[in-house]
Amino acid sequence: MEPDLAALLGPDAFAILSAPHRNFIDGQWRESLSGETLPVIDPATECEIARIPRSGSADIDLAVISARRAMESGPWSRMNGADRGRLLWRLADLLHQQADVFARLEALDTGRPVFETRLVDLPGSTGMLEYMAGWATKINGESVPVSAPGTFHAYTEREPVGVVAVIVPWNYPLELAIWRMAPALAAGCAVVVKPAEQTSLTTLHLGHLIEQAGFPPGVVNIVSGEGETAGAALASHADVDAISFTGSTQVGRGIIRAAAGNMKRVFLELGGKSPMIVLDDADPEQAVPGIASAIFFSAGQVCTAGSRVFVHERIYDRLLDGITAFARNLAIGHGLDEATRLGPLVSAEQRDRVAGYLATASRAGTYFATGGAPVDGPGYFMQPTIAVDVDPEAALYREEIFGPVLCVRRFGDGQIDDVVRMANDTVYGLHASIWTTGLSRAHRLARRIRAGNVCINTHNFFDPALPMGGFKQSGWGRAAGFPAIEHYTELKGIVARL
Ligand code: TXE
Repeated sequence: MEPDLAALLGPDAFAILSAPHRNFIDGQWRESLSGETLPVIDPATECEIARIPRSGSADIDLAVISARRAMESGPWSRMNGADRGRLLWRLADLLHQQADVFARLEALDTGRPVFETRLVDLPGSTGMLEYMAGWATKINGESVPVSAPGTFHAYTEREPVGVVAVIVPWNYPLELAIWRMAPALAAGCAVVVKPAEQTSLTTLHLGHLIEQAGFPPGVVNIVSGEGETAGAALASHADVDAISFTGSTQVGRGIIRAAAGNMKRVFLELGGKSPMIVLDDADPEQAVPGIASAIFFSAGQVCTAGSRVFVHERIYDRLLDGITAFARNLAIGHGLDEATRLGPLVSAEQRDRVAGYLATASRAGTYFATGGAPVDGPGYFMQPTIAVDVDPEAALYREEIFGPVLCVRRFGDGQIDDVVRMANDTVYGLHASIWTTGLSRAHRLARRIRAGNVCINTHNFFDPALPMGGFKQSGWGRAAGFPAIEHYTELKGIVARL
C-alpha cells in the first residue's frame, strides 16, 4: 500500500507530484500529441503515483523544430556569453531555492534515499550550472601564426554545434540531464532533453525553473517517452546536430548507428565494471566504508560503481569482515524515509535482471559473504550482496550488474601485475580506485589502469571541473571541465589575406 505521500513529501513536493506532468516544448506545456501517457511507479511500493506524457516522433519533431528556431532566429541566437552565463546562474539559484523539493521528488521517483539525493544530486546539479555559467564568457578562439604571417592573418573561433539531443538514464535523472545540458547551453546550443521513461518527474518539472529563469522559448525542450520510440526518433532526427547519450553500452551502439544518417556529433557515457585495488598498506578505516559505499551507494545503480575489488591477503579478512558488516547494517527502506541508506532498485525489470545474475551465480556454487537474493516485496528491494572468489569468466564478474553486488578476489605478494591485468580485463574502462597509504605506489598504479578516471583512497568522485568519461566501450568524450564545452562547439579556422 502506498504510504501517506502528502506527509512524506511535504506540501510543496506533493503539489508538484499531484499537478499534471507535461512536455515543455517551445516554452509551452503540452500533452503528448497522441494524448497517451505512461505510469510513474513508486519502486518502493509498486504503486502508480502519477502519469507522464508518452511522446512519439511527432512530439520530438515539434521539439526539434522549436530548438532549431531558437538557435537560428530567436533571441538566444543574439545573446552573448555573459547573457547565457547569467541565465545559467539564475537557473542554479532557483534550483538552490527548491533543492529540498527536488531532492524529495527524485527520491520518490528513483527509489534512492533522500539522504543521497540531497547530498549528491542537488549540489551536483547546481554546481554544474554555476561552473558552466563561468565558461560561457570564456569560449575563445586563438590567433594562429600561419607560415606567412605578414601576408595572412589566421584565427579560430568556436561556434555552437547547433541543436543537441540529450538522452539520459533513470539513475540520476535531474543531475545527468543538467550535466549534459549545462555545457551545451553555455556554448550557445539549444537542447531537446528526453529523460528515461522510469524517472521523468524532476526533469519535466525543471521546465518551470527554466521558464522562470527567463530562457527564451525553444532553447530547452523536455519531452518524456520511451527509448524505442521517442528516444529513437531523437537519435535519428535529421535536424539534430549532436547527441549526448548516457545509458547502456548496447543502446549506445544503436545511437552511433542512428547518428550516422546525418553524421551527428556523438557523446556517449556508457556502462562500467569498475575495479578497486586494495594494497596491503591501505588504511582500513578509510577503505572499508569507502569500498562499501562505492558499490552500495544508490544500490549499485551507478555507472562508475566499484563492482570488483582485489584485496591483498594481509588486509583481506579485516576488509571483507568490515564491508560485510557495513552491508548488513544498511537500513533498507522507502527512499523518503530519512533513515534509509539502501532503497529499492528502480523497476521490476531491473530487480529481475539483477536477481537473474545472482540466481545463475548461485547455481554455479558462488559463495556469498552476505546477500544473494531479492528482498520479499512489495517494492523492488535487493539484498546488498558480496560474492567471494567469483570465477573471472562468470557473467556476474564480467557484466555490468547495476545493482548492489560486489565481487571480491584476493591476491598475494608479487601478484600486482596479475591484478593490473585482471583489473583491465574488461570491455569497459570508466572508473577505478586504488587504496593505499603509499604515495608512489598509488600514482604508479594509477598510470597502469585503463579507465577514464582513477581515484586514490576514494571512489565515485565527481566534480564539474574534472573531466569524466570512459575508455574502451564505456564511451566517447568527456563530461565536465572544458572538454565538455568542446563537444558542443565546432572549431572554425578563418584566414584573411592582408
Ligand atoms: O538503459 P537504456 P536501461 C545500464 C545498466 C542497466 C542497463 C539497462 O547496466 O542495467 O543499462 O538499463 C533511452 N534509442 N545502464 O534499459 O535502455 C531510454 O529511454 C534512443 C548504465 O534503462 O540504455 C533512456 O532514456 N534512446 C547507465 C536511456 O536511453 C533509447 C545508466 C537509457 O536507457 C533507446 C542506465 C533507443 N533505441 C543504465 N532505447 C549508465 N552508464 O549510467 C532506450 N533509450
